[in-house]
Amino acid sequence: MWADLAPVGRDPDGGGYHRHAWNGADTDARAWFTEAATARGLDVRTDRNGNLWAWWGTPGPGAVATGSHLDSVPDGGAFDGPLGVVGALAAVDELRRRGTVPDRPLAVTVFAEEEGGRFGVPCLGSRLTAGEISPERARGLTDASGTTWARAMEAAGHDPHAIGADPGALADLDVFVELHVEQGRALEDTRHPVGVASAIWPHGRWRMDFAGRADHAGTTRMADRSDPMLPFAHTVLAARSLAEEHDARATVAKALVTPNGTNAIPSLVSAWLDARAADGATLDAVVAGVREAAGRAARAHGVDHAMANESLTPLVSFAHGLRERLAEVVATRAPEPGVPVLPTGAGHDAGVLAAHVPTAMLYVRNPTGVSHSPEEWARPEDCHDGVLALADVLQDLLAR
Ligand code: HGY
Ligand code: MN
Ligand code: MN
Ligand code: MN
Repeated sequence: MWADLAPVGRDPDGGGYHRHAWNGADTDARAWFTEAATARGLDVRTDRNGNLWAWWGTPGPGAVATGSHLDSVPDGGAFDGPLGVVGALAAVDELRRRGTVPDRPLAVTVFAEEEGGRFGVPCLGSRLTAGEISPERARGLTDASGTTWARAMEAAGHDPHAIGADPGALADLDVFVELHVEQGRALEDTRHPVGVASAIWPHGRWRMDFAGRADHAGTTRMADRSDPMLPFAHTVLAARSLAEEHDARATVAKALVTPNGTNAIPSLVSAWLDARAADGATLDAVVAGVREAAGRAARAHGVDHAMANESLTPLVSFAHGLRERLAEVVATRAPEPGVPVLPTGAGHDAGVLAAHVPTAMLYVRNPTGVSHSPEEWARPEDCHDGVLALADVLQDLLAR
């Protein structure tokens, strides 16, 4: 399976992946999934928000679901998302090999636009189903070309007017488990190929706009400029030092300069802050600090500044009973006692569902910890251990 999916949406030069909600590569990856799931006799359905659900058994109450996403960040890695989708299909194969016949419905899921790589809001598909984002806002989200989520859904053959919360789908779910490559290297320092998630840090994205005055790069005296690039630069440095001060994470990795000409002082710089911290109070302090630094720098340069939150995930603490149970099940194959139970700064669809359904995550060891990069990698034997652990967990949950 892995070999079939790996080339889909990958740079021809063998670099990173460019799968973003219903762009060609993402559509191809979704088609691959539909074919692989159908070949297993699973009943593949697309819900009103573009998420894929491949059912073993008739959908209904008491369902167990497992899955992840197939979309990537720009130039992303091979494992973040796909490991949880391929791993879920492989776990179904493993359960069948063991002769397991579920007496409850089991679904393998693929959530849409988890990275927010095209429309800017992460976990867009799961947030819509969970009712965490309004259909109106979602329909109007636009990509770099100005195409809206509504248009993209229509072009993919879905009805954009149907999108919205699906409380019934979540009410039917007894539990959701996501297998994911670790995005860090805590497991590498242990003898454990598989760990269990304890929590997801609070995190979010903020759009910052610095509006100055376009002018000639060669003739405008420095004292006469309202150059938005200056407060933008100050803000990037302020975000960095605030994150270091609070042991948090703050990144400005996306910026749009208008008009983006070498010899024209910009009229506008739009940039996005990705901020995360171990607790909500620390996150608030970092974001407040960035906002204050940006405003101060903007005033100093005669530039207008606006900063608006675009997505926010509060601290996710995975259901304790379920988390401990998973650690016990994983321990049955672990090389030694003490299966690691780890927090993460990475967001996941499991983090969205956790507010509505008992949810848990399994991590597969990442030797370098690198993620959101073509360098992302996990050992095949560790991925195999992850699939066996997921199959064990699903078997345990199905037997409840
Ligand atoms: O950005 C994240 O934390 C996740 O990988 N979507
Ligand atoms: Mn590339
Ligand atoms: Mn990711
Ligand atoms: Mn992911």
